[in-house]
Amino acid sequence: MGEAPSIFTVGDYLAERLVQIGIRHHFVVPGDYNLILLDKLGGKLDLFGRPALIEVGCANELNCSMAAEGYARANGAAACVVTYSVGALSAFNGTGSAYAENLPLILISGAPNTNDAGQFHLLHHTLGTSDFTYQLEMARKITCCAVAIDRASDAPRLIDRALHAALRAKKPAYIEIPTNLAGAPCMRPGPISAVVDPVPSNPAVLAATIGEAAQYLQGKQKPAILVGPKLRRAGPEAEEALIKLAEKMGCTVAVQPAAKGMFPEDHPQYTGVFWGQVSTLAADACINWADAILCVGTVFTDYSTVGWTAMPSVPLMVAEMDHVTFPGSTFGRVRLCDFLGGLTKAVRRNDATMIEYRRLRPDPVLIHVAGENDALSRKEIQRQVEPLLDADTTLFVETGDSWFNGIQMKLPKGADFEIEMQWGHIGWSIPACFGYALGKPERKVITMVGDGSFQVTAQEVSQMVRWKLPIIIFLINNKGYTIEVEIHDGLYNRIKNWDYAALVQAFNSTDGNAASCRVETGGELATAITMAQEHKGGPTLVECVIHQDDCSRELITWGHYVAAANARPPVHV
Ligand code: TPU
Ligand code: MG
Repeated sequence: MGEAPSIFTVGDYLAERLVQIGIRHHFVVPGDYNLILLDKLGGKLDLFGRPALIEVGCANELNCSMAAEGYARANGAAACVVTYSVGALSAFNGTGSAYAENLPLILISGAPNTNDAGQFHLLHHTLGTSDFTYQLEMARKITCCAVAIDRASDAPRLIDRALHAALRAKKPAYIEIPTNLAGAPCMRPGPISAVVDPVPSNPAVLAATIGEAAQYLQGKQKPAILVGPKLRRAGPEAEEALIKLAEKMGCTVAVQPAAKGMFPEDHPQYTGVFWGQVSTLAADACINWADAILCVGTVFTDYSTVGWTAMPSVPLMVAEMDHVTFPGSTFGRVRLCDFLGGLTKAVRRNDATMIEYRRLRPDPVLIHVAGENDALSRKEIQRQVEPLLDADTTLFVETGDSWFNGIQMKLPKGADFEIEMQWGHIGWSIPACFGYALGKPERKVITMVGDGSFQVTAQEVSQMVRWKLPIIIFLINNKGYTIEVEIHDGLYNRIKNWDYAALVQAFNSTDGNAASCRVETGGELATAITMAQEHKGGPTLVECVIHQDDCSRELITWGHYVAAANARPPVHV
């Protein structure tokens, strides 16, 4: 890892550990409390004398945290480095997302000089009191481990503790480093295995869990599998083990909306997205017909259950990353891939739900092709974007009707899907797909985002320009917050229209190479797509103008039930 520095410092220690856990880029906004730390992180060299951690500057800390969140999706872990309070409080939002979405994002904040608290100094970027502990206290609520380093000698232990906790729980961690400690000498790190090695399954518990699962299935006629978003966080081995289990059982497999793509959609046992009344294929009918449901990484929320109208009615077995719960019992210290692998050996074939699915499977829908000069519609956008998805594509879908448009699309083998349904922060997709594209440069990234969401984080398109990333953005301009219209309408759902294509040209300035255009017909969209596919050396934004009331049937139905759940009167008055 390059030539070791002669004096090893807290900043060096952190840099070394970040590299060792597989981080290659760190997302930053500088400020005077973190500048020495940034010098240390950026100064770490690899064997060839190149930066081992590539510094990625962001336009603001909200975007920075969301870019890191997206990078964690691609890379398994991410680091976001900000300054005290003015930076960190904005970065808390992406950190909250990482918590909700189960991603090990390491939020690193600079902090005041260690001497200031004892001297009761008032400092800039603080609340104007001499309490400098509030940020740590706040971070505790949105991370699985929050540490503040008060002495350089504590740094190795505290940094390792935070990283270990984050990697193990797949949750964010917080590390606070005072400005005068980043360059202070500290010990060198020991072997990284202390931080990264997973906790193995306990053999006795594993055997008991598999026995309990066999018991759960015993006497059941119609078992089905339901996959949830936490499956991916358990690692690719778990995803592969699930396919093997499904094939051994021969039953149907449905996925929750936020787990789209976590079971291959071209697999014969795939029965669609289970999302109550807005399900795809025959997922709804299959899950409702089943008398035993093996849930893997599932999360049941008001959104995923369509306002609590689609909770499966049979007792569930729920397998998570490190534990399994049955009706009446729970087992800890069981790694998901071990459990799925063990269960595969123990179960017998029962394809009753598959036989039913063959009867229920809907015929392919007849897709209407709009005329070249017809006004652009939501359906036509979906029809034209779907064929762009191939084995190398990752599709990002933003909160709004883009969720529903994306969920409807068929993913070919190898295509990936990213959604932030648990946290649901509008604007997430722009910085997140930027971070993701840096983490997985070999993938083609396509993002579908609404106009309202785009306005929240639009600046990060300029980082795509800076890094010459060929991300394709379809911005669906329906002149407002349509998803909100469907849940509860008011004047607040109207927004100021922008000239989005011109905005992207402004980001180009004199040295950028982003392409952009505005399309209003099917023919114009087809031309824009050809242009976007050929455009290299920067992003392409295609502003797709549709009528304000043009939205999916699914959004209307889902919005109705979510609104009803929101409007339940208080139980206690
Ligand atoms: O397709 P469409 O028009 O629904 O999407 P668009 O234009 O992106 O509008 C999204 C509207 C929306 C809001 C305002 N969806 N959820 N919200 C609430 C919200 C407010 N602030 C944040 C940070 N996240 C939210 N989800
Ligand atoms: Mg909109």
